[in-house]
Amino acid sequence: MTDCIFCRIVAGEIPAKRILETENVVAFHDLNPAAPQHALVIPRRHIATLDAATEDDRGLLGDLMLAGAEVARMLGCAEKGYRTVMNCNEDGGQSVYHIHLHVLGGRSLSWPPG
Ligand code: DGP
Repeated sequence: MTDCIFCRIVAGEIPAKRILETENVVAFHDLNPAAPQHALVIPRRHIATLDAATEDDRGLLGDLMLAGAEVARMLGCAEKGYRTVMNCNEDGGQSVYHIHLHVLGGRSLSWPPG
């Protein structure tokens, strides 16, 4: 059994409120939402950080972005607007080391982030 929490969500070993599943990615609601709509889109295959991604992952990274846009439409925040974020490593605020695209919407988001 893997100790990666997101691999375990992909495997169905840990419950998550799933929004979308494709051959390569899974999207689900964030456990600690930072906005009225806050979803995570993750690859089924474990990649620890964006920094660890390689040329072989180019298509998969595209899949994550397109799934993020689809999730925003499904959550009803595409027209008003939303933000996609991928945190990388400690200074980027990454806490789960299986890459994930945050999709945040449902309120006006400030910039720059803290
Ligand atoms: P980051 O800090 O960028 O690594 O974001 C990790 C996010 O993952 C954070 O917003 C909380 C969320 N999260 C952590 N554990 C779980 C979990 O078990 N289930 C769900 N749905 N979300 C989780």
